[in-house]
Amino acid sequence: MEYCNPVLKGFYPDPSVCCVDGVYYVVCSSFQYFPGVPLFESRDLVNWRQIGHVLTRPSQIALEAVPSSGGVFAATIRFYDGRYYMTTTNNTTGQNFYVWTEDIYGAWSDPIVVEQDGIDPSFFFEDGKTYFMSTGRDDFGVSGIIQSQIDLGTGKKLTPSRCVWKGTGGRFVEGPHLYKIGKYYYLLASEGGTEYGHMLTLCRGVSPWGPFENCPHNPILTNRDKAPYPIQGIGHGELIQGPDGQWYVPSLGFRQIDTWMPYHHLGREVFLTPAKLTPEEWFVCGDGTTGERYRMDIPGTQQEKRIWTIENTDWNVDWCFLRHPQRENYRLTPDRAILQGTELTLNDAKNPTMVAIRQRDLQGSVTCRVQAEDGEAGVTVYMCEQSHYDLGIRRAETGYEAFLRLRIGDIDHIQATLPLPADQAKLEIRFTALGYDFFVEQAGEWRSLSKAQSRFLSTEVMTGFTGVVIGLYATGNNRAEFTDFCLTYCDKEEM
Ligand code: 6LW
Repeated sequence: MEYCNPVLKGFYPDPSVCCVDGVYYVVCSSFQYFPGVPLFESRDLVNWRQIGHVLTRPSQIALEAVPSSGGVFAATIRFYDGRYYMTTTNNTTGQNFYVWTEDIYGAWSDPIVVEQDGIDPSFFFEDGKTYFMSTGRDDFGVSGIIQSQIDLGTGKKLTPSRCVWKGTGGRFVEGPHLYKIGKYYYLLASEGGTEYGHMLTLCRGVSPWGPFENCPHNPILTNRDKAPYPIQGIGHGELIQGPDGQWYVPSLGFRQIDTWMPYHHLGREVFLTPAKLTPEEWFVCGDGTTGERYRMDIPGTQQEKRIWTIENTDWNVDWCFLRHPQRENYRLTPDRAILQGTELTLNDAKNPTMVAIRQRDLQGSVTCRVQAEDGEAGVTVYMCEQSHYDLGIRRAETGYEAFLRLRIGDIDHIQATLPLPADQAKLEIRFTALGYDFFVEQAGEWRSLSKAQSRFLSTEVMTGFTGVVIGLYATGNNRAEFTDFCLTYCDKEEM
């Protein structure tokens, strides 16, 4: 099979993978969104199906005062002794914790806190011992990849946290994972920051505490300084064997919007790169970079294409909310969403009424019918409270109107309006990598309101760690109804 990268499209950063009885599971960061930590399964590392989230109860994760790109940072998933463990950081409270479950399709435990500094916590289990690794400052004031041994039942440290590796000299050594493969303990981490300088670096030792020697050909994987590669920022990954017996590195990366446009707005996505163990027992990854296409030796599998409608998605699995949603404001049924707006708007870093789904690809369209007698309601292309494009309807001085709002940093501008004959309209947003085109249906025809560039929603302009989601929203004291939602993607060639 030839597979195409990304294997998991849209804002799913910091992938961590484990394999149990031939099934792979991946978890990703979720920041200010709820439920937290999306969870997917796969039998081939290429086709991923979301099965839920790990943090499904507000009591598991404090998100109330979390700014955009705060909250849930990189997670790690591991299976040990009949239990799945997920460990992560709430970067706003500064707390590292883990939860566990025996049923991957069921609920996870309450959080167990580990008093270790830093972010990106990861587990390594061996001989009844639990090692807890993160990137931060150890108990002696030394910064780098730090580790302690903990009691798995209580999370209490059994040893001080100690720095075990400082990386190879790149900035932000992070995302560490420890593996025992053959006679060595391999420590895989990232350096260079999660932007264009990102890279994966490796070291190995004969004990989980090191000392670790650096791989002679570090970084083992990076797309930095590669041009004209559309895929950039490759880093933060895992080493895992595929069902074909070959080693792979699932990692994050992002897609630039164009060759000479160093912007990305879909967030960091999941890419898969084949790897090999050399006779010297180091790992090499492909040709040291991540490309768009690779082969995997599993006959009969191919990557599926999907249309996302209310009817064929699951509100609890595919959709998400900002922080802790006010549940009473959402009636989510098998064919429509009924939302109750509040005084909060999409410019508030709180929990305005919005239910959203990731934008997973660069080209496509989204349509939706919206009805609202008061307030405003519509579809938003949302990066964060400072950066979103809202196509909506609202009551005008006489009658109703459709409008397009562009919120870009300190600018909050109504770009276009169009009178409506009633309190409802069918809306459409067509998008390419470079921008969005906003339409309203009038007398059976699509009328364009205006266009807006994607780069102003990008990480390079707005900063942060998230990607664009497409949200159904309501603000003001109103009840809004959304039907006929349809989100489709197409390849560049199909446009
Ligand atoms: C994450 C860090 C990173 O904790 O970005 O790319 C941070 N790597 O490891 C937030 O996703």
